[in-house]
Amino acid sequence: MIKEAIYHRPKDNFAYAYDKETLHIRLRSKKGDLTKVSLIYGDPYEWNDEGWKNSKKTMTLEGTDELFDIWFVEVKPKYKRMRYGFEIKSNENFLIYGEDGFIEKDPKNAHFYFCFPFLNENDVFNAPAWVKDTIWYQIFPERFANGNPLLNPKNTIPWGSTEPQFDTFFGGDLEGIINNIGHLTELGVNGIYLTPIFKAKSNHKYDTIDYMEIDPQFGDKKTFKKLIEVCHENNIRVMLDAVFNHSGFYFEPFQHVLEYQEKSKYRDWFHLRDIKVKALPEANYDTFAFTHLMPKLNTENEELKKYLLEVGKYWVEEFDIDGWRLDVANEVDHQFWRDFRKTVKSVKPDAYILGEVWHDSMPWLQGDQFDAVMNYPFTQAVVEYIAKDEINSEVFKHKLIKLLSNYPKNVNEYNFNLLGSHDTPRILTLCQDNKDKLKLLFLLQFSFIGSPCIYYGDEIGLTGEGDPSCRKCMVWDKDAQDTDLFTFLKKLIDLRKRYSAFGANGQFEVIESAKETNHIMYSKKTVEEQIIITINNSNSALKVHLPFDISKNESMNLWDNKPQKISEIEIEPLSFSIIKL
Ligand code: ARE
Repeated sequence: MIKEAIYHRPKDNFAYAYDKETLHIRLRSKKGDLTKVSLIYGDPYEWNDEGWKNSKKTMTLEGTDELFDIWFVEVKPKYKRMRYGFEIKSNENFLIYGEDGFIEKDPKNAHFYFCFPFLNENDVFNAPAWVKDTIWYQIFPERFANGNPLLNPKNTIPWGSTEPQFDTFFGGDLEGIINNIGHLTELGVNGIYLTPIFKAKSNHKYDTIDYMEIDPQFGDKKTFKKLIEVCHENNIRVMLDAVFNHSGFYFEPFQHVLEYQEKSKYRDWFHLRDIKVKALPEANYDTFAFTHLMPKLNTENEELKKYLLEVGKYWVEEFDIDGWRLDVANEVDHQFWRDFRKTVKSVKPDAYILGEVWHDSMPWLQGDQFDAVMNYPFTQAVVEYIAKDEINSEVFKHKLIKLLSNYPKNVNEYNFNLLGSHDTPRILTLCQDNKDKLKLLFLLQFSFIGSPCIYYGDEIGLTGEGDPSCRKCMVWDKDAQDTDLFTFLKKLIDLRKRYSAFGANGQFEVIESAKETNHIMYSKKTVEEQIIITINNSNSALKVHLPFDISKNESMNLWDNKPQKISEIEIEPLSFSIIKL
């Protein structure tokens, strides 16, 4: 037995409250090392000198990644608290594992065991339920549609007339979004995420000048109110982008600092490194990356914090927005986000708080800060497997297992799964314009746990390398749109809405993967239904057997909408099958 590979730690993703009465427990061990794992558990207070009154439950193998097996069990402790340890068996050994390490038999010592002290309802991760049923659509307002040319900034050039550069303006605005709501409802979208819309200098608006004003290029508060109303009438939620890690260079308090230097009352709103503040040739204050145009805000300063929290509250309270996406969320202090959550939820308890963190994000997903993060590790894995063919389905499976076991299950159910954004190359371009590959990616994304987000234009075949090319103008001429992709996605969205197992609620389990054929078969399951999806990411036709006897069932091929009587399926190259058992 490889003891050093065995790991468990209470709280985090290894022991957490799934709901107000259920605990989930996980244990990690070296891949293939243990033959059986059981949880032994009892109440911490039912304990005496002879030991403890315990029960035992066999743990199941939740999944295997490249190096480890992850074991899982669900328990509902009668008094909402639990003392516990693990009985672990390998071919040679039998040991008990607890907080104090490994031992051969019950040490009858409370300290040896792990403890989950109490399942307090307040600590249960609790994200807004509507998010699970949401199909997000990300809009970069400058490039979606120009609804009111009167608002065009001076240097605006005709819509789509060139490849966008860092400083190009095409005049997209809020009216443009309002005018095209029909495009979103037809597709089946019910949530939009707008990159920043507050007054700023650049075309992307991540350099805020005024957090309380809509950028005049985009419209005014009246138009924004109308946008929210129109969206809500169409059952579309609206999420805005909060850029609180830094302000723009032209944010008044920063200009005040530049002018009055150490005498400025806003001095402590920023992270200044020197008495004489200067921006060039090199900024001597903290910034986002190395951009002097984005001075980092000192969110530990009480006055600034009060101001930003007011901003967070204002747009929710006055305009009824439904969520905030938090820019560069991992560089802002945790305490700020705790207070932000309290403030926002105090005015709208079911507002969605989504952090932009590209990496493992457990510290922000404990229930006290974010409801979800942008799931870039998912993006990375699917892009490597399908778009770029850099990894085979076996490695891809390992990545998915790791991704899923990195978080509590209830966290995974709300994650924000994207194939790309305004910060990454267009997904079709990553697929080298291969639409069949893009379709496989859409299928994976829409059948995964969490809520999917479409980056505007991906549904009609927009292309482009990274920023700024991934921010081309939306194409509205139907003849120039890829309507086949649109129809494909619409059908997928419809399936997701019709079958609960297909979407966020369906537990995800890999059934089969093989590097030789490069296919993956996985199951999405709820208590009521089970759907089996097979993806053939290869240039050869594939024959697979569903490991279920379906002859007696009323199984359906959901894509072709035909009964499925036999468990053998043939799948064309770069194609898929979706079977409901
Ligand atoms: C752009 C160009 C620069 C250029 C600059 C000149 O990308 O190369 O020098 O313009 O004007 C916004 C704009 C960008 C702009 C940037 C700076 O949208 O167009 O840059 O401001 O002016 C990391 C962060 C993550 C961040 C990305 C970009 O962790 O938070 O970098 N994303 C947000 C927004 C951006 C926005 C900003 C932050 C700033 O979504 O749109 O940029 O407000 C790895 C790392 C990640 C890293 C990621 C991407 O995976 O692990 O941490 O993200 O790569 O680089």
